[in-house]
Amino acid sequence: MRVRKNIECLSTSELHDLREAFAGIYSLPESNPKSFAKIAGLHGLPSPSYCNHSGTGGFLSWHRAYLLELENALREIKCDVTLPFWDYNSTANKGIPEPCKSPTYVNRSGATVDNPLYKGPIAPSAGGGFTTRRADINTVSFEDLAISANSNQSTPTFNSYAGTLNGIHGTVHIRFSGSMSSVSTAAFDPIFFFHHANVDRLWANWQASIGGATPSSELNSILQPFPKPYTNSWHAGIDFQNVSDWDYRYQNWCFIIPPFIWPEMRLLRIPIDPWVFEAKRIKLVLTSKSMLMQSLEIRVFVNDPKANSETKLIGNENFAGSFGLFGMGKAHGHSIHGDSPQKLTLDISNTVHKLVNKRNKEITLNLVPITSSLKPFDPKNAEHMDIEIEAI
Ligand SMILES: [Cu+2]
Repeated sequence: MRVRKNIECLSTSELHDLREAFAGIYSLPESNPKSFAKIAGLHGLPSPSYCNHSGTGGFLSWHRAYLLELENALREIKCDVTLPFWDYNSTANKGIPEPCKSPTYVNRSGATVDNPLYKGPIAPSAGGGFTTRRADINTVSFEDLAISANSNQSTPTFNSYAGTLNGIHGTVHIRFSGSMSSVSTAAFDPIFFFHHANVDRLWANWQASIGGATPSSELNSILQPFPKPYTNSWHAGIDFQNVSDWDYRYQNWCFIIPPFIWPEMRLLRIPIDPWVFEAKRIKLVLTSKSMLMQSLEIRVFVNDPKANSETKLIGNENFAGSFGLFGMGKAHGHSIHGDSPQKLTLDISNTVHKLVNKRNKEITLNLVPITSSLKPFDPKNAEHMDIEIEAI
């Protein structure tokens, strides 16, 4: 299952992949159906313009199909890439997402190169050149639109919900001035796709929580130019109602602990976010880039900063569970498992929902490492780990 994350939550390596994938499709010729020029060109210029911004049905479904088209092209360059979303309020008063702000960035090999997320090449058939944004875009606030979008999430009926979301989405476009503010050129700015992934995420969340009946005008809307496989007909809105049918989901909220400070950050203090209460499931995801030398169990205690290796587990309502990392021992470097990343997930929802209420300002997570032998925990082990919290 593809997981689309908040662009501000991507790890350094995921962000490199994303930039490299965009640069990869930028460099393909317009004659290639997987090129950025071709796909971005489907939205507006060159004619015909296929996008659906209709208030009467098809806007949300058409753009869902469109995002998959671009995401699939990115994945031909970098197979693990997923489209991230731009949650307008994730960066209070900081305007557009950080990775999109600067004309250059430092690539994996340390060279300063053009930032593919800063501007996109406009297809030759659409006039060529590069996209532009208003000069002060990095400080323009979108906070008010995030607030409107969030309150729209409780609208009970589809037409009213989709109409309001469409309007908020349009204001985001217009606030950029430049290329993003016109249908004909908007999709050539890479931020278009992060913006629309957020629209799609909001819709997916609405479908999962409110799920008002979808009218036939949306279900029957024709999604040209996206063909149904092995047929002569186009997809319709009905084909794109469930994100799970297309094998992706959104990670609404995240909190990443940079790996190098993990040993000192064993006690995590996480500010309470509305998602903590709204999320159905809250999970800790631990990624270890390669297998550890030392086998390690990590016990997770919620709101019990004093818990240690002696703390009892059975009947302890603060104990959320544990991760077991199976170490390589002396086989390290001599086995195909040695370089394989491990990804472990621990569902802490029940413990968090039981212990945390709206009066709390933060959650503490106490991660207690226990080694399988009696040897003390070697913090070097944690240098290869990332821990992330996701709420769905
Ligand atoms: Cu749009």
